[in-house]
Amino acid sequence: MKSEILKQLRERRDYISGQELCRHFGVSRTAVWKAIQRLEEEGYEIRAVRNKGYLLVDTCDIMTKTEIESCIRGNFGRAVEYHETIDSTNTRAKLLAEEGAAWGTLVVSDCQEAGRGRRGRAWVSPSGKNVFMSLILRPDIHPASASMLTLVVALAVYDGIKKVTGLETGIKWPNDIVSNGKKVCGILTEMSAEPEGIHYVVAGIGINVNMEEFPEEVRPTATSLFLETGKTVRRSRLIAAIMEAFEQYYEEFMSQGDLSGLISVYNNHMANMGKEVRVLESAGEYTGKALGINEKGELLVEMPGGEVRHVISGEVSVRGIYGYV
Ligand code: BT5
Repeated sequence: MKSEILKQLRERRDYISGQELCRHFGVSRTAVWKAIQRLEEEGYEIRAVRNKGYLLVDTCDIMTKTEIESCIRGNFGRAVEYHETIDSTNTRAKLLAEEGAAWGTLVVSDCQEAGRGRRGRAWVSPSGKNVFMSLILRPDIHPASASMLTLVVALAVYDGIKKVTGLETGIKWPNDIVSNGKKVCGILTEMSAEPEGIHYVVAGIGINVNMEEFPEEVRPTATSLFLETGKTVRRSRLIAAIMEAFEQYYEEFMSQGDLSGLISVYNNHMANMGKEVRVLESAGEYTGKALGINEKGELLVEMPGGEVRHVISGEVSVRGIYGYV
């Protein structure tokens, strides 16, 4: 009920009487008062005025289960498991999914001790500043199509960042969101499947939000929303905006079974569109011009001779000729 009361207070943006809250939730005045007290303990400033009721004074960047759930509107992220610290939200989400957690369940942590990128790489995950979250999905699609979900998630992150900060980022195929040539977000999609079907997919999202300084190893290629905009971002709002955007893109993706309805929006946001890129594969590397994606989410790269290669995400990295993008 705490997050529901918070939601009401936030949506009203004015005083709301205790009596109205009691009626709305069918609980006693004491129960409402206790919930308000607990919110205050969590750091919310709530003004209580006799004959008027309660008013939520604009909050700063609080991260709790209550806060996140009170910002969520749709089906994704309705159930949040929140941690102050955890090894990796992807590892935790996979465990929850194995235990039967419903699709739409979202694991969020303020900090990760063993945040992971692709192929065993590490994801820098300090506390108090960033977003680390993993969404459980159970799509009824062929396992070979699951990697396309990374691109669907990237679109949602792009939209969420735009909505909350106004910043126009770019999507660096397949799993990065960049701003001014530096990485602001990475996506790690993992799945459990049999040849015929998917048990679950976990979509992990790491976003540098209010971080001001990076460790040396990622400094040249990493940035944050704060560094790009000069403004502190409320992480709960960002999480909710991404979940809301994801719901729409996911519906579109599932209705087609591929990315055909999302190609043009993806290509419009693609940071390396039309640029010379270096494709790094385990077998070697080559250079060509990025022409955008196709309906399967493959990157089309035009070779100097005119041949167009289809690059499949997963094991490859793509770099710019002169830098990261
Ligand atoms: C990724 O891998 O970009 C996927 C990152 C996914 C992280 C999220 S956080 C929530 C969830 N739980 C997890 O354990 N993981 C997911 P990749 O494309 O392999 O890029 C990794 C590389 O990015 C590293 O080798 C560094 O060079 C760089 N890097 C590491 N931390 C960074 C950071 N915070 N910001 C920017 N770049 C970073």
